[in-house]
Amino acid sequence: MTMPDTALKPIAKKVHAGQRLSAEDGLTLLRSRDIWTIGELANHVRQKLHGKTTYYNVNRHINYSNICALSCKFCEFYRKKGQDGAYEDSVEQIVEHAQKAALGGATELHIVGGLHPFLPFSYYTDMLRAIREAVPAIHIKAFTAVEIVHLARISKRPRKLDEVLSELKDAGLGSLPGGGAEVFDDRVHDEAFKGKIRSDKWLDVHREAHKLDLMTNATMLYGHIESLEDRIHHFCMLRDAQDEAIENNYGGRFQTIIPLPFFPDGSELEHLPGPSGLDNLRMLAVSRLMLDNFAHVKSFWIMQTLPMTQVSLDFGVDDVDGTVVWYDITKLNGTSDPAGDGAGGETGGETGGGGTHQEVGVNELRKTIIEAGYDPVERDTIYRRVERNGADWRVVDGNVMAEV
Ligand code: V47
Repeated sequence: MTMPDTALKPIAKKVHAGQRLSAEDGLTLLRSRDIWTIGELANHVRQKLHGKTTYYNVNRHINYSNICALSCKFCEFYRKKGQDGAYEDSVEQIVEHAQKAALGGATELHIVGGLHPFLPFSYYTDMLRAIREAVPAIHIKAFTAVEIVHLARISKRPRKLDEVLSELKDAGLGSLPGGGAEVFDDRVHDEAFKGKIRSDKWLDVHREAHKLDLMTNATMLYGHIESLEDRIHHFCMLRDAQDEAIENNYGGRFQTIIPLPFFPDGSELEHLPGPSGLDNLRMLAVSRLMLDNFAHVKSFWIMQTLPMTQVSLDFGVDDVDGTVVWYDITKLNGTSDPAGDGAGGETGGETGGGGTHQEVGVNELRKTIIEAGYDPVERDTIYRRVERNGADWRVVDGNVMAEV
């Protein structure tokens, strides 16, 4: 058993009193090896907000193209046009994926891709309109802040961020995912993802989205070349941005933080070890403790693994994404085991095995949550309760669950 860390005592006092933690507190937590106390504190906050409820959703991730103008060192997903393995889906192909997802009972499409140098702005609006027409009930969560800035630049007539977002919203965009944030630090930015937008632009996009009543998420990609100070700085910037949205009464908010552990395999940073299991648990717990104005902490099981996700429910996590189905950006080795239970599944029986088919059935997801001692609750993208009968579903009431 890890020795209790006395440095955590004043932090525990603050957590129990419901006080905001400082950047210094965050660093103390990240430096501590006392994982049990950190977990207990995060669990205290989690229980206060959500009790025994653990949310999950039935979704499908669609990566429409891996062709990217950037060459980020941490990324194994991108290809150059014409390079072996490069692909771009037509709008018709994307609609086919969406229809399959709808037949499988998905409530959400999570659509992101590389910064394609040649696709016109109309490709993106056509994609949204065609999906909305074909499967109107599905929520479209699409395009990271990085893609939004790219779209503002590629149009023949350069558009402002709010114009881009408004046009996408009119075409069917329902919310923004949290990707592309990486780590909000210029040194890390210039070393690992030079050319990508910096923190100020990423936050600008989310601010504009919030002003337009769009809900958004936030991520942090950790465990590469960043320092512990950088991680805490990232949390503090997100917390400030959420304070701003709340103070100004914007219609949109950050809903959930999704800490993403770096996967070195196949990237230019392959020589790095990537984060350990303890680091992953600590980051999920510290996310819960630092982001007191975020309602949810999500484990993206594709990157955290399902067994680790199960443990993380005692370490601040209240939300699990999702049935996923296909995922190209990172690949786990042989973790998925589709339950073939009629919801969220498209193929029932195939396994991931390190490929892009990475799916978990609703039954298995629920079992994972129940076994850990929690109550599974299906939610839609904006955290409204969903009632399901196989592939049929409906939103039960309009209340958003557990606003902070
Ligand atoms: O932005 C890229 C990251 C992100 C690697 O909003 C990598 O609900 C690890 O943002 N190792 C995409 N990570 C995933 C993402 C996400 C996932 C689930 C839910 C939501 C949400 C958002 O994946 C990218 C990047 O930060 N990424 N390469 C890598 N080698």
